[in-house]
Parts: sequence; structure tokens; C-alpha cells
Amino acid sequence: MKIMEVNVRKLKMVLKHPFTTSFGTFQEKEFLVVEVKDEKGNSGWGESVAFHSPWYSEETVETNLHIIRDFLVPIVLENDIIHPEEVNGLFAHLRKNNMAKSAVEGAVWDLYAKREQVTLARALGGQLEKIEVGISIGINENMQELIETVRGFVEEGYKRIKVKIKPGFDVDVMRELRKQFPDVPMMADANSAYRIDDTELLKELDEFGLTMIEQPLASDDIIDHAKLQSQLKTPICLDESIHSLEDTRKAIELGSTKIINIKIGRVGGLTEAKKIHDYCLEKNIPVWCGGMLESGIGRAHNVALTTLPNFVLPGDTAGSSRYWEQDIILPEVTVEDGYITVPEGNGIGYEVDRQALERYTVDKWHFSNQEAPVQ
Ligand code: OSB
Ligand code: MG
Repeated sequence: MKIMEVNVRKLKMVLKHPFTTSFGTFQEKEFLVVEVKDEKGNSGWGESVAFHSPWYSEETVETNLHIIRDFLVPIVLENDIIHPEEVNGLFAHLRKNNMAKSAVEGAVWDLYAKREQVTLARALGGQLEKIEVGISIGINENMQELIETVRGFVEEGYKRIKVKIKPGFDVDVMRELRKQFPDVPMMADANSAYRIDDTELLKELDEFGLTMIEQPLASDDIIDHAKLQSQLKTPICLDESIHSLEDTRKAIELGSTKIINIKIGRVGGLTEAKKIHDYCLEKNIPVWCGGMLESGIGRAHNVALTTLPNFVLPGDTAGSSRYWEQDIILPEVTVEDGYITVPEGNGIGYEVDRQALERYTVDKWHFSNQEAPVQ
């Protein structure tokens, strides 16, 4: 397939409710959307999950724009890509910058699936027709409000509740929530807020029967996580530490993790995400799909990936209305009884709402085959 045109947009959308993690509070989301077009006028869509600030990872909206514009766009315009699995290889000489790579690779996957007239889920090899969803709840120091928030989501049918924790907002919070919701599958996500010296404190979480604790220690660590796991009953799930299949293999071999949170952007795209999935299936390590407060485009990619068979734990991909007054896809992603029904349309299966897209766009860049700068 020959990619004739690439459009990159910067969007700004306001979150319905602020979302607080151990590293900061999100009120709005600035992010990039990538559209690739073929000679027939088909469009494929991808989303960069990099945030405005380098809190979660080193990547930001601006670093992604630089990498996409100056390195990745010329590559996809100059190469005839037969299958999206080739894109990974075409980008391999460029180090890291996984979220930038993933935004472009994801758009090529969507375009490919549309040309083949299959769903993205099917193009990836996924089978599930509906996927189980959980919800991630930000830090709220008002315990009564937090309990009511959790209650609301439990009543809506979400299959598992994830709560953000940080030093000073951890053991007592989980104890209270467990008391209020004795039977709800529950987990905690620390976003790297602890150190190995906190082992005794983290061991106190063992009494609450959490399905896992996500990324308790440093974002670049797999050594101390292995030490911690040997002391904990609760399974550790790595998020920030996993950027590739190689990271996954090493973390599993070391015993640093018993569950993997796969985020498409963090691992550099759908091809690598699928490789990690396949490897974990072989090693009997359950996986689930994490979230990055995505718009409908990134959300649709998450839904498609989650149809693979080893996504046996509920993901963080909640419905559009949890985040946005109006999403940029039609229909929006909806959750019923804790399930998202996988759409049947070709590619990502949702239409991009161009009016909404335009409304949220703060800047845009156009590249076409003729104008592709020489690398
Ligand atoms: O660690 O999974 C995370 C949001 C922003 C950055 C990191 C994380 C999160 C979430 C929310 O937990 C996931 C979502 O609802 O999209
Ligand atoms: Mg996380």
C-alpha cells in the first residue's frame, strides 16, 4: 500500500473530571492524532498517548511532534508498506520514542484493515466479540467521596476497580474500600511512588486480597521489583517499566512481575503489543490493556487489541462518557454491564467525527508524498 498523505493534528480536550495520580493532576488533555491516506482516499487513524508533560514517561506531545514530523512521516511516505507488521522494522533504527512510533504505526494498521475490509481486531488475530472492562479511579483525599465514586462504578457493572495510591494515601484507604466492598475485584496503582525501603508498608496491602499492585517502584526498575515480589503475596503488575518484548522477557525471568499491563503506545505499537501478548500467553502470564485517558481513536485501538485471547483480566478502557463531554468518534465507546461490544465496521470500527475533530484541533500539519523531505 502506498501512503499518499499524512495529516497530524494537535488536539486539546477538557476532561469531564480531573484525574489525579501520584505524579500529578490532569484537567485537560493535549495529544496528537495521525491520519494516513492511501491512493483510494481511505483514512487510517492513530493517536499518540504522550501527555503534555513528561510525568508518566519521557515522551511529550512536543517530542512526539518532532519525531513524527521529522523522522516517521518521511519513512511511511517513502516506503511501500505491504503489511503493518513491517512498520516496526522501518522504525527500528530510531531509538525509543515509542508513543510517537505507535501513533503512526496504529494509523497504518487501521488503514490496512480498512483496505482489507476487516475489523482491526480481526486483522490482529483477535476473536472476542465483547471485552471485559474495569475502571481506574484517581486519588481523592476525601474518603467519603471516593467510596461513593467506587460505589457508582460498581453499580454500573465495571468488572474491577483500580484505585491510585501514593505514600500517605494507601493502606488505610485500601482497608476502608475493602471493608465497604468485600467482594469486588480491586487493585492499586502506585505509578512508581514507592522505593524498596517501603517493603514493610507494601506488605500490609497483602491482607486486602488485591488482584495486583501496579508499578509500585521506579519506572525504570525491574531489579527491586523482583526483590519486592519475593516478599509480597499480592502479584506485582508492571506498567511503566515495560517498553518491549525484551523488557517483558527480562522482567518475567527475574520474577519482577506476575501480570503485564500492555499499553500500545508505551511498547511502540500494535505489532510489539501483540508480540508481548503472545509471549505472555506462552509463559502463562495474564495480561490486560492499560489506558492513557485516550480519545475515541486510541480507545478503539485498545478495544481491538483486547480481543486477543490472553487479555484475561479487565482493562482500563472505560466508556467515552467517563472522560469526555463529546468524543471524536461515532458512535462513542459505550460500556454495558461491564462489557464493551467490539464494533463490526472495518478498521477501528468507529467513524472519526470530523466536526468534533476540527473543533478540538489547535494546530495541524499536512504532508504529502511529493513534498516528503529527503532524510
Ligand atoms: O498508570 O495506568 C496508568 C492515566 C494516566 C497515566 C497513567 C495511568 C492512567 C490510568 C487511567 O490509570 C487509565 C484510563 O482510564 O485511561
Ligand atoms: Mg499504571
